[in-house]
Amino acid sequence: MPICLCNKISKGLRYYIDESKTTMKGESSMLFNKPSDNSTKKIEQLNPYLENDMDQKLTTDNGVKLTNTDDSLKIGERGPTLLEDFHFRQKITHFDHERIPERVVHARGFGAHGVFQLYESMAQYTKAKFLQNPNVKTPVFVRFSTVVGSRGSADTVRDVRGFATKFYTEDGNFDIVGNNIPVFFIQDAIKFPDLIHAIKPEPHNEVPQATTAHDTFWDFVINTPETAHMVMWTMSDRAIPRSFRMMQGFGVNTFRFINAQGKAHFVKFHWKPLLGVHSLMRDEAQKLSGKDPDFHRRDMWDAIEQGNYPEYEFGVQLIPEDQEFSFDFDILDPTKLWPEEVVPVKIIGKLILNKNVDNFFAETEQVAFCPANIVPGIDFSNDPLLQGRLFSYEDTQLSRLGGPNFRQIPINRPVVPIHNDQRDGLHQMRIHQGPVSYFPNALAQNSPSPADEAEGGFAHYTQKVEGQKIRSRSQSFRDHFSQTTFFWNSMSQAEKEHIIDAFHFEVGSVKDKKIKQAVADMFAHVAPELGSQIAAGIGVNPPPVTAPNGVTAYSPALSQENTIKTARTRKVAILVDNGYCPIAVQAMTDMLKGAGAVPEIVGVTLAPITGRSNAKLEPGKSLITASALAYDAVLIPAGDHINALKQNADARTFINEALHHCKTIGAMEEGIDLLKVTDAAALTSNMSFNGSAPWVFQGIVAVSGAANLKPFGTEFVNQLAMHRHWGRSAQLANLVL
Ligand code: HDD
Repeated sequence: MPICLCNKISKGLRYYIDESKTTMKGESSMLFNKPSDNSTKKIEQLNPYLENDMDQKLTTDNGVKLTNTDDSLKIGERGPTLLEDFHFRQKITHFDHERIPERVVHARGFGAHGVFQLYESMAQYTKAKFLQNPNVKTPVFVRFSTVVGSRGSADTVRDVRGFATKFYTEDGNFDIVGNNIPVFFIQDAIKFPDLIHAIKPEPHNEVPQATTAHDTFWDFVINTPETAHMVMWTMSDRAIPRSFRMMQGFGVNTFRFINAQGKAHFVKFHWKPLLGVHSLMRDEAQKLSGKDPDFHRRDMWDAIEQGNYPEYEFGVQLIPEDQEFSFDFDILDPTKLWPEEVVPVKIIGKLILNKNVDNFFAETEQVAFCPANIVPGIDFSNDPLLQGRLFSYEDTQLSRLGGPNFRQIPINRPVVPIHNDQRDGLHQMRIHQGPVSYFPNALAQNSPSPADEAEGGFAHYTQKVEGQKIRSRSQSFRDHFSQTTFFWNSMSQAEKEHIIDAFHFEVGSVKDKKIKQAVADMFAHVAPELGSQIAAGIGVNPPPVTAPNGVTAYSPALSQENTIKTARTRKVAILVDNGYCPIAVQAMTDMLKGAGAVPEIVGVTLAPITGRSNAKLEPGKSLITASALAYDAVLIPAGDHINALKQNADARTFINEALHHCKTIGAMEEGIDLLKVTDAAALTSNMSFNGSAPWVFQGIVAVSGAANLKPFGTEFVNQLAMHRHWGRSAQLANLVL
């Protein structure tokens, strides 16, 4: 049952959280007894700020009712406009100032509310309150983002994705400001402006937008070998996720957990999506940028509206403090990951995103994350990238959100009380009472007073530090290639091909030949075959022959090949025209929905469609408004509609597009004839399609007899769950079409 979070019920506002959707999947609610009500605390706090203008009279910001908002005040109907028109001036002035500076990085993002709940107490490792009790539900706000592009850029560009989470805990706000890649380009924050200047559009002409495919980025890379590891991740499929719902999150930097006894562990944070980690193809991602620049936003918004709440498990990697130097990499180096096979990820809880925002600007644009937002039980490490980040985020909000009171913006407010002597400043929303705003004081009996640790006061972890004041890099940060090779070794054949393809596109777009040559030479140090294959595609000389660097280790956990595979929430286009078979369409729709997939009828136009036996269907999309790019699979149901579809170039293109992007395609009975007039014909030329069992090849499923509908449906769902059939692209490349 939905729970009403506000006494006031107004039309058009969403005051409800469907609690049934926030319980842990597969877990009986008995396990956690009755969850405490914390999960709704943030939404309750936001509710009084919601505005609803329905059925209200138009007013100025001063509350004066207006009779007209269409005509400015003039002398005579054709005369000049008067300065005294306060309504005109207020309306235009407000409009003139509607925009704020976009984030200097991660400008394009998309946020949602959710709930975090622990599986088991972490009291052994940390005293953070929200990590003690599995009965407590902590409200969260998550913002996903791309890094390089501006606010209006496309979602599916090749880029790192931000995964920033704000936990509104009983100890105050805790932020994990992470990415979907576990390592970073640079080791010291002082290089961040250089990295970002190189990656962003070039300053003389502001070209190109939202891409690393240009000279300045690769110039930076070849002159900064510490970038090698993250460049490999960025050239991999990780940088073109299928969905925000299907990517991992990593805190990247090393933090500390401190327990009630003062014992510390180094910790890295992980988010693991329950739908698995899945990606687009390069060609598909690039085309989607034009067809649907909002692809990831739309996907997330729709999933939440449909009740397909995205879920991520929370994991921690823990290293006892006395084992800081037990590894063949420095655990403070942010260009290194901690291999899961060496330091296992302990799964300790789950995040469910269950509510879209009410207003993008107020919530998603104004939310301010900062890695320095920590709570008692969590502390920093000396990671030099993290140390610099602790300053930068706070600082950037001052110009982005216009002054030091940005934490008073509703989305940024903690759900616990705030008491201090900070006063005034731009946009002060609080009315502090009394004459005292200093400490110590006698006039207010030292209020507000510091809390000791037993009362929940934050005490910085006591750490002994000694050394020379020095501007230099630790020797232990100097190995840039071992883990880069380790990542390359961990990739499947298809993933390796995609990485090479990405290099060919990205570095192939560079104009300066010396830079291109240097990239091929640099990545030959990762693996000789990588360097030579890059060189072959970008028109430079093969790199000098070098011996492999001897790293043979690999990690199955790094390959997306080994991820969770499920048909849940996968989008399937059912291609239908007049004469379709309603039994086939109905049965497949039911089976797909039963598997948690999201089928959609795509007609030739949006006109109602008539099937056999006068059955009727209302298409959700047409061949003009839809594209195979937006679906994970295409189904061609049986019926007399196939003759018309065969003649339709858009229908054939739809199938070819899905085919070349390695998506699952299903053809039932007459539907096979449509397959035969697409590029699938070359792939399936020696197949007879006869026999009773469904026929499957490289993600193409076909069936010839109506009696075999059920096994066909089961096989189609199985293939859909595979996500993509990468082997098909090699097959298609070798065929004469
Ligand atoms: Fe950063 C935003 C993630 C290094 C400076 N960063 C920002 C966001 C994410 C990250 C997800 C968007 C937050 C949101 O949605 O509002 N950044 C990272 C990660 C890093 C990293 C995982 C490496 C481990 N960042 C980094 C460094 C610096 C910054 C080294 C500066 C020294 N980042 C910023 C920033 C931003 C930001 C300029 C822009 C907007 C904002 O902070 O609020 O301060």
